[in-house]
Amino acid sequence: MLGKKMEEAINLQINREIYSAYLYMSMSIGAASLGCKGSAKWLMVQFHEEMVHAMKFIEYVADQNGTVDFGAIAGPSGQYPSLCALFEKVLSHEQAVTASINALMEIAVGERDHATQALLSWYVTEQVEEEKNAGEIVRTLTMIGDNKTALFMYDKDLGLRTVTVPTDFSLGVTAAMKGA
Ligand code: OFO
Repeated sequence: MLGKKMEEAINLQINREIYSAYLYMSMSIGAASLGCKGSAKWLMVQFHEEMVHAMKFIEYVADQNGTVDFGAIAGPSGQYPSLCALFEKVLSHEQAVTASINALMEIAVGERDHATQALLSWYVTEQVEEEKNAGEIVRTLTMIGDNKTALFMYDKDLGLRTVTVPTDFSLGVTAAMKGA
């Protein structure tokens, strides 16, 4: 059974996760317009991951017999003069998501909601990975600077990221992840 406070907080996080997906899709278009096709692919993979993050929360609320509240998703804004500026935004966005996941965990602990704490542990671990990935990319792009040849090669590397997330959510997230 999900308490009202926890349910409302998770619903806000569902909105944030879908906003994240929306943001990364827009960044993918931004990276492509900079001529960085590999980064555009990396960001589209990130879009898929964010949809999984949202679906895991949605499924959890439904499993707990709660109400999923679908709020409006804000439109992402932002111009990215360089690939480095774009990935700096990815990093700061992920740091903000980490803070919101931590805030959810504090509510779950305060409410003695052990089931939600168990769910949130997955997100806490995931955020370590999210910040690590974005931070490494920012550091590499900073090192590359204006070296166009190095940027070309690194962008190719980023394009090697593959989709390891399900695209068929009709199975439910857990079953779909097994088939991914
Ligand atoms: Fe990128 O972790 Fe969800 O939002």
